[in-house]
Amino acid sequence: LKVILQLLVLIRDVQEQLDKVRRKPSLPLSELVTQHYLGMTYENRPMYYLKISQPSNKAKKIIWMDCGLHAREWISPAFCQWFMKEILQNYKTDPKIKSFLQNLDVYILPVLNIDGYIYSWTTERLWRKSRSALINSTCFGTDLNRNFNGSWGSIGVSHNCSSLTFCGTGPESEPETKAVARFIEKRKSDVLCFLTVHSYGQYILTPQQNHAPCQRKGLRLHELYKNSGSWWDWAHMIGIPFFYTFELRDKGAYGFILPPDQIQPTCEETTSAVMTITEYVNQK
Ligand code: ING
Ligand code: ZN
Repeated sequence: LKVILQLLVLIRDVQEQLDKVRRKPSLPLSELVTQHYLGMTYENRPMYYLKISQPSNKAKKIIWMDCGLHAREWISPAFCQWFMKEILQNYKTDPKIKSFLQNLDVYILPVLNIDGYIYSWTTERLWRKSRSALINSTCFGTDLNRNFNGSWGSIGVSHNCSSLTFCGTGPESEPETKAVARFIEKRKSDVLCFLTVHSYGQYILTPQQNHAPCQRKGLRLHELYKNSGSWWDWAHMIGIPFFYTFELRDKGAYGFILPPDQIQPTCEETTSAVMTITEYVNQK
């Protein structure tokens, strides 16, 4: 037993050293954006988030936004990129962007489930989950949005690995979930607003049901269907004040296979919704 434990410690140390070699240090990409390491995926791809921050001495709150938690929802990572571009193109001239960047930093994770996303490009277009292998089994992948540590494994999930909503072998059993949860947990008192971007359905999920600014914009708010262990449940549980799940286009005509001519209009309308939410939470 002692030898086995020593071996496990050794394996862990080697893994940590490898991680250190593979990750890039924080990298400035422009005067506004820096890239930071978050963790490794199951297939050992480094995860980085982008921090949009205007230099100032003031303590700022954080808006967190992640895309690509589910592999096949391709419009989601496209939106994170678009949103980034909008801010970079306009922050010097747009008074709205200027004003929120005085109080807020925006953290963007363009693809949360990198392994699954790549798999959906190379092998199976409608893949949803991560790509972790289950020991003594032939199936792959955990639904990362059922794997967080908020009433994990209780409702609206499956314990069968071949299911689309397989919740994993335990809370945060997946390296991707663990990496993002640890990161947010450390900063939870600074995270003001939490946005997680999916498709499809064209609505916004929020527990704040009669959310005036969204309704003014004509955004449809939806009651959440019952489930557990979602990213969003967990953010609620640890006390983040505002959180929204976006379900981007469409309403089902094409579903996940959204035609390319809808990419730009989807990104434009979602940018407008995110800007409205940002303005709203910034006033609070
Ligand atoms: N929808 C989300 C899903 O994971 C969701 C909806 C949001 C569920 C928040 C639970 C909590 O099923 C998609 N399209 O993935
Ligand atoms: Zn999704």
